[in-house]
Amino acid sequence: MQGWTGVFLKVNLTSNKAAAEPYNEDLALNFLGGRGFAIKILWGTLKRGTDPLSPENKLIFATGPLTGIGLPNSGKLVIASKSPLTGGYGDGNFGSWAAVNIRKAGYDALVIEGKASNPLILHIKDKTCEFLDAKDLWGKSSFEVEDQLAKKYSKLAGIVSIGPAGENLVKFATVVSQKGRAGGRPGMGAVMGSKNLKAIVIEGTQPIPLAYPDEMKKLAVDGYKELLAKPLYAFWKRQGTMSTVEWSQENSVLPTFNYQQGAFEKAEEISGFAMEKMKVSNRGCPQCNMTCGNVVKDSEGKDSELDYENVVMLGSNIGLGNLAQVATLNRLTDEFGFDAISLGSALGFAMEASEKGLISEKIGWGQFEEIKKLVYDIAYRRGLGAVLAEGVRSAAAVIGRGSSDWAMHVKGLEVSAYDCHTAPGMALAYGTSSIGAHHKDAWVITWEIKAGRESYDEAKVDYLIKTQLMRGGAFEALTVCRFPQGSLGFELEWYHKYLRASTGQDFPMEKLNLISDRILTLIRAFWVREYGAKWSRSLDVPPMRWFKDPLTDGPLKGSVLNLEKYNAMLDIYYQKRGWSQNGVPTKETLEKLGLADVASQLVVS
Ligand code: PTT
Ligand code: SF4
Repeated sequence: MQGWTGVFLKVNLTSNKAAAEPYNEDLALNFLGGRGFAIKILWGTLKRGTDPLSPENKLIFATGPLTGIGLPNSGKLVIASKSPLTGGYGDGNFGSWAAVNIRKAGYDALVIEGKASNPLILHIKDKTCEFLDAKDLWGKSSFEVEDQLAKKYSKLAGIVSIGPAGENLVKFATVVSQKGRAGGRPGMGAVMGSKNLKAIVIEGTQPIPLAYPDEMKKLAVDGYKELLAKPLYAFWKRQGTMSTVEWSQENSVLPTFNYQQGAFEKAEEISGFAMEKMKVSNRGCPQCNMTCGNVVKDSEGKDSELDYENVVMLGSNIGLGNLAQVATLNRLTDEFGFDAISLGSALGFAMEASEKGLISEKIGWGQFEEIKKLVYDIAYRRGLGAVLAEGVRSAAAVIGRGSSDWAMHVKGLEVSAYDCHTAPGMALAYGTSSIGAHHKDAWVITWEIKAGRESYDEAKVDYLIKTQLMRGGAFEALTVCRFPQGSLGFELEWYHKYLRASTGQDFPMEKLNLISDRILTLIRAFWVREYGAKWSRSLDVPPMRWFKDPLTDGPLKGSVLNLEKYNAMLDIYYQKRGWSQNGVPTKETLEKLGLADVASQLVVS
């Protein structure tokens, strides 16, 4: 096999055993890598109903055939497991030297199961694997862990860790690397915590097997040069994703006051231009020359790395218009190891509940000190914090009194930072995303606003499916960053060339789409198998707020989505995917995708 190492490292933390296991080439050709490997492993090895926080759940770090090779933006990996937040498939895509080192150590994925009896660090160096005591690190923030371990290991070692949120099994805890890269929104940090695994250090010294290494070298250099020459490059380096704040405000899709409004009166103060005035440097993932992490000094004088989602969810969504204070909340989020989107949503939910008098705690919109205290309470599961640590779906079930209408989630995962009162296509993207309400599979909102935001037509469904296959399928299987393509216009043709130089095989778009469809359909099957009798198409419908509560302010004040039209769009979506009107892949679809064995395990039709 070229392009893949052909080996997974399987680690059992209960027995302190690690074994390199070769896998069959068919798996690589049919599932490619990353999300493809992750879902195939979870589908094949997890018993239905496995408790996500039990030793039986698997925590998977998966790479693809382009990961770690010195080509543009290839220092990312997919972290996946059954999610404790949603009960379905969960994953994230994050940048870390761990991605590069997994491949250089001779593996395509780490598959971790079991539970250590005491806090542990896993140290992998090529063929060796050590299980080291982490008692001294337990309780420490992800930044402290990174600093301590960086002193001990080589400069290029990949370090991933959890903070107190992961230790305390906060359901939206992430795994953190490099003090600013965080992945696994649906609680992959809690899964790591449930295994008593505080950190992984991975070092690799082997070459990655390539079909045409000389050609790859040239193509890689050319790719970096091409990116530097892109017209949008300079502005991207200045603002990265932060320029989206302005765009969202102009188009009234900026989540504000827990998605009651699509515009924020202090948007300018948290915008990309405001950030530029505070910026001290750029940071980012390995092997990237677009480094989009904007480092600023926060209100406590410490470094904080800002992105659009984080600033909006910890800014306008909670009524906070002071960017230095937003940056402090953002840093705490990374130190504790929360997901910034879900945390911002939980805070916004609590503020609305407080305003409506549904809880006794007083947490005012934009009240920095009160918010900060609540962030600590969530990390350590104190009082209201313990309720919010379970995510907004669960918090609404506790608080009741209609709050589930404005608990902003799909299938338990909190909605990322685009309001959909006026964007039915994006609402459908959230509704049908493979991990719950995340924009990674299909960020169709910019296209939709240009194409006509008010329509619910078939063209939107077509565009959505095309985008899901490319972003949620191909990029997540390759695990390379999609920003070069999505934000700078780096042509897809590059990836075909890279794949050929890496694997020696051709992967034209048609073949990639088929693989993507296979991966996304198997993910859907996993959800249906896990939910069993509780599965229903209503799980593909976004929060009722967008249908029932008109926007309260801004130029599009009064707008709502139409539920009937949304459902008609969902029908078209299912039909085009080859799924039943209950959102379940049909037998014919499964057979067509080479997943015939899956059908027998799906009880719902
Ligand atoms: C991603 C999600 C995002 S998506 C953001 S900002 W974004 C938030 N970032 C968080 C953070 O930071 N710290 C934190 N504690 N929680 C956070 N939660 C949120 O997590 C991220 C970039 C970004 S920044 C995006 S869009 C792109 N996402 C990609 C993707 O999904 N796939 C892919 N092939 N390439 C991508 N490139 C871009 O990567 P999750 P990262 Mg993150 C600090 O992981 O779980 O997928 O959630 O990974 O290395 O920080 O890069 O405006
Ligand atoms: Fe990482 Fe940003 Fe570079 Fe993508 S553009 S690889 S997210 S630093």
